[in-house]
Amino acid sequence: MSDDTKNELKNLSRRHFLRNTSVAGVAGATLAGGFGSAAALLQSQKARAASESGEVAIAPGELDEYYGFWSGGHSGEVRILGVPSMRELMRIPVFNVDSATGWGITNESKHILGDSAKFLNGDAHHPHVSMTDGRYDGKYLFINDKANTRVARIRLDIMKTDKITTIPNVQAIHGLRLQKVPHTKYVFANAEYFIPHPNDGQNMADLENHYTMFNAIDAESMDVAWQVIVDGNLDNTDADYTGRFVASTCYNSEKAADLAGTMREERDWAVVFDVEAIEKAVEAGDYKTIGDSKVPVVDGRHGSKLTRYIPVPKNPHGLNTSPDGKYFIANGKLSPTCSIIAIDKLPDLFADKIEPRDTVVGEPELGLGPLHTTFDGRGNAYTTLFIDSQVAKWNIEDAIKSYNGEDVNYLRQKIDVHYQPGHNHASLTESRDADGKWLVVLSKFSKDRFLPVGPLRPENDQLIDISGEEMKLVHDGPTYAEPHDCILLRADQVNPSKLWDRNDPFFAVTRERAEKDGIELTADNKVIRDGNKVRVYMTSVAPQFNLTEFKVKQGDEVTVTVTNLDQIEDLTHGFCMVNHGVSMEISPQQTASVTFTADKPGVHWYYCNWFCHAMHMEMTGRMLVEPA
Ligand code: K7E
Ligand code: CUA
Ligand code: CA
Repeated sequence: MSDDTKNELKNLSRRHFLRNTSVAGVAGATLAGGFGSAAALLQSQKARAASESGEVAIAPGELDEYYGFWSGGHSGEVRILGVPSMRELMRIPVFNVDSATGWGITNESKHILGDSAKFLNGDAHHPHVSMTDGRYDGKYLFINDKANTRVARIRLDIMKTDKITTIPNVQAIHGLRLQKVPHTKYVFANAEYFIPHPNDGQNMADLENHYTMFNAIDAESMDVAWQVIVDGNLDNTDADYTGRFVASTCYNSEKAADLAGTMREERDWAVVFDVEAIEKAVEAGDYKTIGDSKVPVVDGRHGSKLTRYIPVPKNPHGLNTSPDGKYFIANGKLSPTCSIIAIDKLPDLFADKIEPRDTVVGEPELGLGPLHTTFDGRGNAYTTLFIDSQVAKWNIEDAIKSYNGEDVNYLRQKIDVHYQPGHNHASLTESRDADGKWLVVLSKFSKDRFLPVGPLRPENDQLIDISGEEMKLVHDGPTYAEPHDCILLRADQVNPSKLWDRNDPFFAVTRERAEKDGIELTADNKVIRDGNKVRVYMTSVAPQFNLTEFKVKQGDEVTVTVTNLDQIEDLTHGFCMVNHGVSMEISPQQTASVTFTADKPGVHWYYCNWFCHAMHMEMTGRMLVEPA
């Protein structure tokens, strides 16, 4: 154990005073983001030295060992990073509008966005990759939108969003995790806020009768399979390795609508869902529906056979399943502890043979503001301490022994991070393959770590080497607002396409329209008039559009469809109609289309906006609009 860690352990008693003082004090510390101590400064200098040694450099031209998928928070997107280099490889627009690819602008993306295309914002928190038998299968990535109550799916072969579902009857999807075993049949999604039902302006003050729901979405169809009414609210969630249980944290068991009220009780709870029992209830028709929605709704409030409520302290946040499948860990947030729930005791709990708290087999004290825990597959857990600006490494079995009265030290090390970490995530940690090599810590504040860039600062994603006994900070990675979470997969677990398949369902709507118009997308360059609707079909081969001029009338609704015939990898074209808010990507062998109104008479140039050739600037054409 390092001296720093020893000092830290001594200092724990000093930290105790905060635990039992007013909660307002803790919340105040949270808001102020206090971090500085001489020891902390020393450790941060050591960390800088480690990163300067350049041990983990990935040389130019070398490929990373891991894919990392980052949620983009309220930017609404997903980002792909290479790990350990932390190089940003690509962005996947999801709940945002993207000028480069035309997401939210093209017909194909609007079709996927559906009714929710009217929203231009999103808040993407939790990216998770589909699994088969507890291992990442590299097929899909799912992500929630807290802002507009949606769940999206990204196909990892093309790295594009292919389905978006708005969850009915609830507000703000926050926690999201996947069924791990036998495979990802369900996406589990927590709706955070309780609301009245129906939410029609009646009963707005009657908080007692408001409720929220836990949601299961069919991972293939992306339809909502069922919803479960719960007491309190719902924060984060995770599933077990048997396929039967899912647990969610609740920080507002008080059912309060004000900050102080949510902190009134010393314990809230983790609610455990019995997926098998819920499926049986739905099959047996033991459910109701709400309003126009056809989704089966079952009641999981206290007294239900479908759930159990396990009291844990205090305003708990993250809920993480250990990769050995043994434990759910509820992170205490306003308590300096994590609660270890033994999953093998849950069948007895549901059979009413034991009490809810009997399932808690350890409650290690880690430091101030535990938010999320991740695992190295060697029995150690890594918990972010938001208020302390640290990650605590601790041993799960030793924490259980300590809880049972044995004199063992479960804390292995604490490392300063910069600053105020939210999530942390170890390589392959949510699967049986957790390999304990890299830990990404997603810090909410960067403060002095980078050149100042105005009042708005980047976040700081730090990379920590956890392969040895000691955690070593090796990299600072500034990121744009606001990465919430990430997931790391081995490069061989993802298999992206290099060219589009001409039959890809991503542009099936456009293919169908072309067929109706008698158009061969890979051959024809034609203009089809249908009343005041004009459909322009063209192909492109670098550095040309094969239609360099078309005529329409002022007021026409124009749909331009471009098919990129290039078969060379990495040769993407774009289509931008000047002064019309039109921009899109057409990657090799892709078809993309966009619809706009030709509302201005005259000459309007269009051009390719993805650099494709030495003559890229010359890849242009003109729309001639005759006055009405
Ligand atoms: Cu902790 Cu949305 Cu995962 Cu933020 S949640 S930190
Ligand atoms: Cu085609 Cu630039
Ligand atoms: Ca509470």
